Amino acid sequence: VSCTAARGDDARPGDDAPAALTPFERLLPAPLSARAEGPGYSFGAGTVIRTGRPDEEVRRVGELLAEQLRGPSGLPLPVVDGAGGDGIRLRIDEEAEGVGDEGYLLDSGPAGITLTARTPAGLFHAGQTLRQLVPVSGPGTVPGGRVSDRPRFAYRGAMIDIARHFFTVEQVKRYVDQLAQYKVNTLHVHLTDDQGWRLAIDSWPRLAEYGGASEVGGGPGGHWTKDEYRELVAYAGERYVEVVPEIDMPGHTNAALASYAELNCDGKAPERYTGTKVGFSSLCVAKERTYEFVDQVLGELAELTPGRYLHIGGDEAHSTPAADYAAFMDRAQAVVGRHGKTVVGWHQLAAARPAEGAVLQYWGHDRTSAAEKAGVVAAAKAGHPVILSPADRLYLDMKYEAATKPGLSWAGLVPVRRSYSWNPGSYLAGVPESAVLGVEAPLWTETIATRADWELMAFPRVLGLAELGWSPAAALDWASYSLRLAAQGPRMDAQGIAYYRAPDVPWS
Ligand code: TNX
Repeated sequence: VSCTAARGDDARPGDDAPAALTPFERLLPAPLSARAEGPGYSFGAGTVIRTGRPDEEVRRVGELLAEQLRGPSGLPLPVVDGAGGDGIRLRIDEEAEGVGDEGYLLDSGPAGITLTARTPAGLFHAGQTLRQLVPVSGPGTVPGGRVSDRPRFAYRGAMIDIARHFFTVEQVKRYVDQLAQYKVNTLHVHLTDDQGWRLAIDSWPRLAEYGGASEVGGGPGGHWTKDEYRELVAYAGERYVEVVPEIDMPGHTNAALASYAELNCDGKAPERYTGTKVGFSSLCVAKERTYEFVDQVLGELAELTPGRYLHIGGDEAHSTPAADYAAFMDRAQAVVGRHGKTVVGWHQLAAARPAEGAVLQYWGHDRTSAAEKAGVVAAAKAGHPVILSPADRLYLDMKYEAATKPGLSWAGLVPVRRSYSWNPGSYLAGVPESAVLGVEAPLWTETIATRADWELMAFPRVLGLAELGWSPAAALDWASYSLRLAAQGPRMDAQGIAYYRAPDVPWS
């Protein structure tokens, strides 16, 4: 695989080198508006972070920003209450206009940089913008001007599959940090599948103890304790990332079926599975015990989940007859509702009876049949919000090119340019932008067993996901994006992210 800095075929000869972009022009995701004006602020040893009137949450945002800025710069960056004086000022203004719940204003001039938002989440995102405006390695000038910014979509997600190959909470936290800096606000965790059950459930302990103790290829697997899971949720929450846990049902359940014979229609537990086929397992739709299982598992999960959503899968239930599938999903969705959460399901749920308010996650691709798309369009028209995860664009487990070592290619090859170059607002004909809750990039791990391969597949494509989710439609443009992406190279290097130096990006 070539690692040269070759300019992508699609870059125009007259394109500026990344270094020629001003810091405001380099921002990724592109903000709603950014205007350079007047002299800048000299960020350095004397910089103080001021968090306005005392507020615990704003204080925490300030401390986290200080920590993030200290890393590369080695500056002291004390955090103090109060607004007066030079420095970086964090300001909550409930009346701030045009910023919504997650947006912000960033004003930079000689006396300092003021971040203004209605919410601490907005201040957090403003801080991530500021990180990109200070030089990679520390002290220097932040240019003068104003950024006025807010997201296009409410849901900007990434998914990690810890079922096919097990990954630790530590590694997932690292991903949260990497994502949150680009304003991704949702982490979907695929906790269970045929090859492993990865979360301890008190009322069904063998799920994790036995069902979690293997993985694709026959490795030892593993699982998270409830405390580890809580730790991840809290860590993500401090970075304004909501965790959406998924228990995939009624298919993709071999690990559960292997752990408890009583869940099987014939009362016999199958072997654990370490291969990569899909569609062969199903919970026993006719047994009442199945619904006690669903209720207890989702009940314990809901209790661990401060977020709004429980994802119940529903994909590729090829071993469940259609009528059984619909009957099962009716009951599973009702359980989610009883535990006070909103259902998310893969878009196959559209072919059954999505519950009121249920969110559908579309993972089709260019060759998905018109009939299948029509079902999703009809559900969207009936009021179901849609999350777009087109497999031939946002599946991070698809190979970039034939020579990419890890990854699959059933949805085709997905170079960086293809991954980025589409418009979520008009992607599914008949689904208006208002029905699109947002976008998500899943990383399935049948072929991914190490942090290096994870990062190689996710980076840099997941930055495109971040921009598709956040930036205004008018800003989406490969020529501009590819330069901005190239400019992130040194930042990713500084963070030790093992990204792929894709040949379609003009890396310096
Ligand atoms: C399809 S996407 C699946 C997963 C696989 C993935 C591999 C979806 C809802 N189901 O079970 O891991 O393809 O790319």
